[in-house]
Amino acid sequence: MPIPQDQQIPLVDRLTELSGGSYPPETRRKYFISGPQWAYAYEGQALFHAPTRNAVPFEEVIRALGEIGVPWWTTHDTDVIPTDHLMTDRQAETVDRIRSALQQHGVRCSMVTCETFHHPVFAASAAAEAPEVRAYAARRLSNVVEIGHDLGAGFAVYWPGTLGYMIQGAIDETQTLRWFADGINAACARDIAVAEERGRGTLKHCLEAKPFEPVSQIILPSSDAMLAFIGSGLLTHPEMVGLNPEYLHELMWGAACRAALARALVCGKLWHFDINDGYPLKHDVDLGVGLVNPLDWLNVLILLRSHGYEGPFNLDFKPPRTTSNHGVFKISFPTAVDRFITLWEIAGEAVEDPVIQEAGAALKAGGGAPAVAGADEIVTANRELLSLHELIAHRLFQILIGQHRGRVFG
Ligand code: GCO
Ligand code: MN
Ligand code: MN
Repeated sequence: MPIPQDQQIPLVDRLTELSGGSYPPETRRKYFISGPQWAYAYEGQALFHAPTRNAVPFEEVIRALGEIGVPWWTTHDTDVIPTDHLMTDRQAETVDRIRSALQQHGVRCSMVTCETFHHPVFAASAAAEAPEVRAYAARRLSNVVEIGHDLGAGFAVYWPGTLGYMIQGAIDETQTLRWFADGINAACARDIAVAEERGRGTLKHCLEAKPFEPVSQIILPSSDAMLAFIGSGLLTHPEMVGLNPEYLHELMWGAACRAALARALVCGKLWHFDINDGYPLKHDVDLGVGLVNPLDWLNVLILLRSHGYEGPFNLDFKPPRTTSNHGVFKISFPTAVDRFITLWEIAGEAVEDPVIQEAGAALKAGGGAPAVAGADEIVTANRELLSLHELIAHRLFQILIGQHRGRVFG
């Protein structure tokens, strides 16, 4: 029996309800989860893809986040302010409207980010050869810092989308890196001045890497490259600059996201985290968190819980083109938040799990070969203990699916 159009929303709503397992908005608000304007309002367009959904203005996104219980909102400058209104009085009018929408719906702005990849002015990146492009980029970055302070944000993110090339040889990469640093330095300098004027702290400036897209070769393709850049000596205020890794961007180049996060953690630079899902060595499909790699996600969250990460989790995903505007509100956002919360809580159980704790402690205690033992003696002393690596992995699977609480199959 075909489902007539007027019965489709009731059907979707009923089946979503039947799925159960959703958290009330008050519970969702306890987590540092942010909803990006661009994710919610994404119309489904891409290189070969026409839009499949209608545009959603920020008032509607902020209202929806408030209702769902996503406590924080994030935005690019041009998601909400047309390029030609930026840095004019019309910008201030929009910022005022944003402030009242946030207040009205009990949502706060945690992060602002500068669009330096979509407009044709950034065709050769924000660190292009022409000095006027770079001067314009520095103004745009400084302006984003001001918008951040206007909206009470604590973080600014920079994803340098076109900092790279399709065709090698025309640019000198070392020069591009210096020019890119000039832009970040301008943002930090403006931040210091504005923070002082307004009696606020400075923002945390977070660099986000993606290995490719939209250009084929990116000059800073991974979080590790960003860490090297922060430590390169090119930044005037490296202490103000950290990372916003994105789960899928690390997967895209074949990394273990958990190991990439660990490297950021030991550098004290894991400040902000874009959460989503997808596949290794493929395009940036930006699926909702936990839809592809729930076990890997559990492991990521165990690492973050174990090391006291307290930064934001930014839902940087793209609702699929097959989802309608109603579906974005009813399914995409609430279920992404709920899968994150569930995985976070399961990670808490894994950290406390007696089997994992005892196995981990035994591995660290070792088999007790004397300190001066030879290689063969050490192998013999540890032989049976090392099987616990596989047992821990199995236990994590059990915890993921609830077998540790007695859930049985068959
Ligand atoms: C991507 C990027 C973006 C950035 C955003 C912040 O998937 O293409 O992650 O979504 O996070 O542009 O600057
Ligand atoms: Mn991102
Ligand atoms: Mn992405």
